[in-house]
Order: sequence, then C-alpha cells, then structure tokens
Amino acid sequence: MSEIENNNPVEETYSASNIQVLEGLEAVRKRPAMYIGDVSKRGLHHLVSEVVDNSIDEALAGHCNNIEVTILEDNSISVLDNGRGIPTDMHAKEHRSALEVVMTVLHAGGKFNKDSYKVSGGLHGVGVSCVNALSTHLKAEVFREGKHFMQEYAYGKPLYPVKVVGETDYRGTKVTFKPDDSIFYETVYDYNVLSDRLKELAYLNKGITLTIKDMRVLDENGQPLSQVYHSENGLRDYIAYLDEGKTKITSKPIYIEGEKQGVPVEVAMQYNNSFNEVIHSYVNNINTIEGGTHLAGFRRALTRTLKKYADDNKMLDKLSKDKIEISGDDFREGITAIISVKVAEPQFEGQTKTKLGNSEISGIVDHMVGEMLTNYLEENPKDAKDIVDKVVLAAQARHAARKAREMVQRKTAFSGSGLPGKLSDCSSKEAEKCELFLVEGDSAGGTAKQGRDAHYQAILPLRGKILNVEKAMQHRIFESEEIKNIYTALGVTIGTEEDSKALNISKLRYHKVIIMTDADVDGSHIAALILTFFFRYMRELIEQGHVYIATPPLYLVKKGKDQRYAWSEDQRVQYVAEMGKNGNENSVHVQRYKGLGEMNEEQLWSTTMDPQYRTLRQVTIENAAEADRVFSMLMGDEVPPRREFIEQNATYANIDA
Ligand code: 0RA
Repeated sequence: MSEIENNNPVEETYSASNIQVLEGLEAVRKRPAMYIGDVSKRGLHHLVSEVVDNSIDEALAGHCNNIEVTILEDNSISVLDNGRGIPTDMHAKEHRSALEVVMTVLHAGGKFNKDSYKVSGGLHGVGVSCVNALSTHLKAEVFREGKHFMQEYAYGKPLYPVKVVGETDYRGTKVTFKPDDSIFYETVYDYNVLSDRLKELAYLNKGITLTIKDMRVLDENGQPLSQVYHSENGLRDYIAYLDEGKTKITSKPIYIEGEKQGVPVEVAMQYNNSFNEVIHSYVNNINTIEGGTHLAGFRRALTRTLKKYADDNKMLDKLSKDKIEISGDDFREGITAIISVKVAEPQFEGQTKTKLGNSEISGIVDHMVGEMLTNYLEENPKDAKDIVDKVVLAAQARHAARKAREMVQRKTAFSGSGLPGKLSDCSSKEAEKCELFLVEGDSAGGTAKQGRDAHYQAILPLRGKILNVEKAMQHRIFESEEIKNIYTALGVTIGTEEDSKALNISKLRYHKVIIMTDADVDGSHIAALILTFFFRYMRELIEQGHVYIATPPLYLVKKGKDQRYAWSEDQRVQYVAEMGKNGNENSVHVQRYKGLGEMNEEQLWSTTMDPQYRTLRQVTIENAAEADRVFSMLMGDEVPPRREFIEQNATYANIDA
C-alpha cells in the first residue's frame, strides 16, 4: 500500500502563526497508521475512543460524570461531556486559545491539565488533535462561564479563531467530527463496537454514566437506538456480567481496590465451576490483550497466596499422596478476573503494543493482591475451602488430561505421517498459501475433495457435531476423535500446561483455516462448536487472523443457460426480476440450497472455494471480554440464536478480492 495521497482543498483563512502546527498534523495525515494503529475499521473506531478518553480523564479528575456518544446520520460522531469545559482563554506562549492548542497540537491534550490525574489518553496516547487531523471537519464546542464557545476545523486546520456563539447554563465540552473517507477504508460506524467499548468503560470507571445513541436507527417514535451504561460497583459488576448464568463457587466476587506508590490498582475475581480461565487486564482503560507485568504480578500473588493457605491448612495432602504436582494453571481454572491499573507513563510492548512493560508494576500488584487475598481467605474460611477444593479438583483433572494426551500422542506417533486418515491433504508445503477446509459431513467433504485445487487446498470432513468444549472436562477434549483430527491436521499442539497454552503457531500447516458448514441451524451450530474450540484452546489462531467462515450461496437462479447464485433473499428477488424481464417470468427457476451436499463439485468450487469468486468471512475478536461472555453463553445451557451470533462475530471480509 503506497502512501495516501492528500490533495484535499483546505480553505486558508487563518493566521500564518500555525505553520509549525500544520506540519505536525500533516505528519499524522501522511502516516495515520503510525498514530492510530491502522486505517481500517479498528482505526475508525479508535478515533472515538481517543475523544472519549479525554472526557474520561476529566471524570477521573472528579469533574464529570456524564458522557454521551452519538453516531449522527452521516456517520460523524459527537462526544459530549459535563466536565469543566476545555479552557478557552489565550495561551500565553502560543498566542492562541488553549482550546485551539488542545485541538491542533500533537500531544498537547493533557499537558496543561496538571490538576487532573492524566492516565488515559488512548492506546496510542495521541490525543484529540490526531482525530482532528484525520477528520474532514471537526467542531469543538465549550460550555463554560455562561458562554457557548465554538471553533471549527477542516483536516485539523482551524477555520476561524475561537468565537462565542451564545449563552448557556451548561458546563462541558462537545466534540463533533467526521472521519476523512480518503484516509479510512471503512467509514461506517458499527453501533455494537462502540456500545461494547462504552459498556467496558462504564465497568472500568465506576460512577460515570456513558450513553450511546445512533441517529441512523430510529424507532417508530423517532427515538434513536440507544443504550445507557453505568456501574456503581465497577469491576464487581463486570465479573457478574461476564459470569451471568455460570454456577459460582463463592457468593460474591473478591474485590481489591487501593493505591500503592501512586499506582491505583483494582482487581475483582470469582471462581465458577467451569474449566476456563478468563482474565482480562487493563492499563489506563486499555485492554492489554498480551498481558504484561500487572498480569504477571496478579498470577504470582494468586498462586503463592492460595498455595500457602492450602499448605498451611493441610489441604494438599491428598495430592502429594497421589504424586500429583500442583501447577499455576490449577489455581486459575474456573476463575474470572479483571485487573485494572492506572499507570502514569505506561510502556507498551509486544506485537500489538498491548503488553505492559513497566517492571515496577508487577511488584506493586503482587504485593497488594497478596496482602488483601491473604486477609480475605483468613476472614472467609468457607469461601477459602471451596476455592481450594476447586483447585485440587483441577489438579487431579489436569493429571488425568495429561495421561490421556500422552496416550493420544503416543498412538499418533505410530501411525505413519501422523496426519489424520480422514484428511485429504494438499500437495504444497508452503503454509502461507495453504488452506484447510473443515467441512461438515463426509458427503460434502467428498464433494469438496473433488472440487478443490489439490495443490493448496486440504479437506478435513467432520462427522456431525464435535464435542462441546465449553461443557466438557479437559481430558475428554483430548479423547475426542474430531478434535484430535483438527489439531493434528493443523500441526499445532494444544495443552493444559502453562507454556503450551501458547500455540506453536510456527508449525501451523495452513494459514487459512476455513469452516465450511451448511447454511442451516445445524451448520451454524457446528461452526459455533468449532469456533468455541479455537477460542478456548487455540485463541492465537483467531487473533492472528487464520480463521475464516465460508459462505455458500442460498439459491441458484436459473433461466436456460443463464445461472446466477444468490447469497441473500434480496439478491434472489433481484435476479428473478432481472432474468424474468426478457420474457416469461415462469421460465426462471429457483433452487434453494439447503446444504453443501446439494451442490456438485463444480458448483461448490465456483461459489464457495474458488478464491476468485468466493467470499470468506474472517473471524476477529473485537472485544475479548465480550467474546468470552458470548462463548460461555453460546455453549452454555441457555442458547441464543447461533446464526445471529456468527453473523455478528464474523467480520465481512472479501479477502481474496
Ligand atoms: C484542561 C483544563 C481544564 C479542563 C480540561 C482540560 C478539559 C479537557 C477536556 C477534554 C474533553 N473534555 C474535557 N473537559 C475538560 C479545566 C481547568 C479549569 O477549569 O480550572
């Protein structure tokens, strides 16, 4: 991708004193990805976070408790808060109003807001001036000292000095911006992405009310689609939300809140009777999906404190008698925990810059969690016993699981290539080019095998429903034939051991793993089961963008030799109308595909497998906590419509186009 060309006309109506500034913002427009991560859907939504973060800062400083985000009809966004309002007085050194400096100087945002505890500031901490630079138009409004101030910008450049446009009793700041569609590939805002983010922010910053409104979607009374988020108990409420419908080991989450060496730390955790470890960590309201020192500190404290308590109370004797060694994993089976720290100068590392590097934080979290958890266990002996019992059970199960896995691996080692017998492999060994189709049913598998390009497309038929990993004990997972076939075909290992949780992605034999199921209820269920397995046991596969869902057509519309495939009702209606036009409607024939098996190999290839014509949906995780919850709900006892779920969680991506 070459540099984005920028020849947007800008009205030069403002003083020349800001040449310096313009250069700064031009840099943002030239290399937007350097400042906001990317210019795809993620970057587009990141702009909103960047603006909301300023309001959150104002709230954390104790001056604001209401933030309202509105998606306007034209996909511009407005963010309104009831804080003190960005100062509008003249900035002594800059000879411009403070508001203008905040809106046009890179990194100026928090600089002169010394009294507030500036900790957020977004993933890239670039501030609102970046949003301004990447917007065709931005309007800043300040309600302060009885006046309504305003300044507007085009591509980050002020169109006039700050002016007073009226009087007001309100206090606060409102920023309205329209992202530049010559920079962003995608300019349509996704209500759910913003809504989930605001929900997350409400849990992470208790007491603030966050509202989202979508003016594009009005109900019969003309009211916009909207949602209000507010949490009084913060992370405790978050845990309750994430674990809704799960059976808890303790009645209430364990809650730790405090500050050490100027670092606010907040932790909530609760055990449930599942086998999953769900820990989400945040630094300055940013989800650190790669973890880091805060997470390490938490894990260390958890293991050490629980182990000491269990040892002191002779609760591990049975394990040592059976020669079962307890591991860190056992202390986290069935845990749901949220860790949130606020760090003044965070150092972010890792592939996606979401891993906290500050070494001092691990000791701080470790100390605080250790101390408070010790007290909790002493004061709540019944909870303590229930938790340790669960840990002991986890250790026993893990021991059984390892035995099962060793059996499996020993068996596979003796069976020639080690690849599953049902796999029709491709001839190429270049993993980057290879694709594995996981196909529902032996018959569709056979068709796919005949239709494929055997050079780079491999087929693994799956018989019926694979094991529901959400409900199964871990050793059962390694015994399941279908699951064994999947991971041996992929060439990667899974495990319960600490270090093997990280997949050996370098061994992955296909860089595209494509789930191909019927377009019906059963097909959706099977796809959901496979996705759940990947999510729980091979999350990296999804995170690194290797998982896709194939989209077979729903209809074949035929008239003589003219044949067209339709993927939706609308398309079918359109084609029938178009093809009916030149003559007799009755001669148009519509065939409904209920399953992959109804297509012949040529049809399956040309509609669903051929990179030239197929549409693959890439599975992405927008919001880890939300995904965790969705998967437990989806595969738990209460089952929401799965088709809808998959639609919502598979990003439309015609990646081959
Ligand atoms: C600096 C000083 C003061 C307020 C703010 C910044 C402020 C910034 C933003 C950004 C979004 N909403 C905001 N609200 C306030 C106030 C200084 C004072 O009034 O004494």
